[in-house]
Amino acid sequence: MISKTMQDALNAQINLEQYSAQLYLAMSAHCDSSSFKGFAHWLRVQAIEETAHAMKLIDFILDRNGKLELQPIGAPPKEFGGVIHVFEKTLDHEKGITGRINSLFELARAEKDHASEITLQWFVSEQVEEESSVGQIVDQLHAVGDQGGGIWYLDSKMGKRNRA
Ligand code: OFO
Repeated sequence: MISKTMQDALNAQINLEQYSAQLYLAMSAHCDSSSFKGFAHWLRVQAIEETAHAMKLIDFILDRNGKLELQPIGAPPKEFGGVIHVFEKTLDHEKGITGRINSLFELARAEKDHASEITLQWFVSEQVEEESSVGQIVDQLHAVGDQGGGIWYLDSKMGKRNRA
């Protein structure tokens, strides 16, 4: 059985993962409406991944005979600015999520909750990958700028992202 403290912390993380999905869906729609179909696709795949992260934690709570407590999901912003800004915001968001995952990991350790610690290890590695891939996109966007042919080339590359 999972402790109430760990359960509450994981329920809060589920809400954050769901918020991440909302945020990336809104960003995707924003890029789509500026005809950046590739960036829109990349962000939509990311939204699907965030929902999968929430599901992973939901299954974990249920497997431990814990109680799933879903909360209202916050509304994402309505304005995002240019594509560079969208991906800078994505990187900031992922850095914040990394901090939350690290705190959860420390909590699991403090509680000697080995099962939670092992599950959270997956999320620690996932955050390394997420920050790295988004950081690369931000670097590429800075290199090409948001005018001219370079950004359309990047857009077509982003459109090739496979669904996980
Ligand atoms: Fe779930 O990793 Fe991004 O937020």
